[in-house]
Amino acid sequence: MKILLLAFLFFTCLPGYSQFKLSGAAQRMNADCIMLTPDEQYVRGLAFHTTKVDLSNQFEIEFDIYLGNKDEGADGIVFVMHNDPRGFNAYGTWGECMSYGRWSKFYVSGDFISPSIAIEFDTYENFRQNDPTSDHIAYLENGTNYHEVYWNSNNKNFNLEDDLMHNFRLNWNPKNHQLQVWLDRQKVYESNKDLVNEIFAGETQVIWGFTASTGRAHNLQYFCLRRWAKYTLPQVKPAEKEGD
Ligand SMILES: [Ca+2]
Ligand SMILES: [Ca+2]
Repeated sequence: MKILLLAFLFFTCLPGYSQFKLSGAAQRMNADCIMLTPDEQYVRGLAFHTTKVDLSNQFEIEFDIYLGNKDEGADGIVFVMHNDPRGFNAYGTWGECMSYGRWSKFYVSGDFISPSIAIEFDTYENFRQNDPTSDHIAYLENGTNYHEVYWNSNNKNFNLEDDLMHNFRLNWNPKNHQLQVWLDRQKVYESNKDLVNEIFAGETQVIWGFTASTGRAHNLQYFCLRRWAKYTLPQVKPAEKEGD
C-alpha cells in the first residue's frame, strides 16, 4: 500500500512530456527525452512546459542533459524560467546565444527571452559572451549570455561534450530566495535573490524549459526527465536511473 501511494504521488508529480511545447528542431526522442538540436549546423530547438512553475512554492527538478560527443562542437543547452510577453513562443538568437539571449549585452536588439533567468551549459568559447576556453556553467538574466562568473570545476580542460549524460538538478526555496544548481552532484551555482520581485515584477507563475542551438560547429543535444518534486507534497522516491 505504501509503495502504491509513493508511486501514485511520484507519477502525479511528473510534468509529463506530452505537455512540452516544442519549436524549431526540437523533437520527442522517446517517453523521457526530448532532442533540442540534431548534430547539424545552424539549428535551434526549444521545449517549454505548458504548465507554468509557481515561484511561491519550493520545488526541485532533475534532468539529465546530453551535450554531444565532439569536444569542438557547439553551442550548448540553457535551462530557462521566463515571463516573456511572447509566452510559449518566445525564443532568442541562434548560435552562441543558444536560442536564449542576444548577440551583445551592450546592444539591445534582435531576439532574446526577457524577463528571465537561466542556467547555461556552454560548450563553445565566444569572446563576446566572456566565455572561458573550457566548457562551463553560468547564471544568466534577461536574455543576455554575457557573464562575469562561471563554473568549470577549476579545470581549463573541462568538457561536457563527452558522449555522457550529465545530471542537472535545480532547487528553488522562496522562503530565503535561494536558488541552487548541481551538475553531476557538484554544486555549481547558488544565490539568494528575490527573483519574483527583482526579475519578474511580482509575477510568481513563470514558463520554464530548455533552449539550445548550434552554429558553424554543432552537436546532438537533448534532455531527459528524471524527477520533479514539490515540497508541498510528502517526500517521494526519486526515479530509478540507469547505472545507479
Ligand atoms: Ca567541450
Ligand atoms: Ca559559448
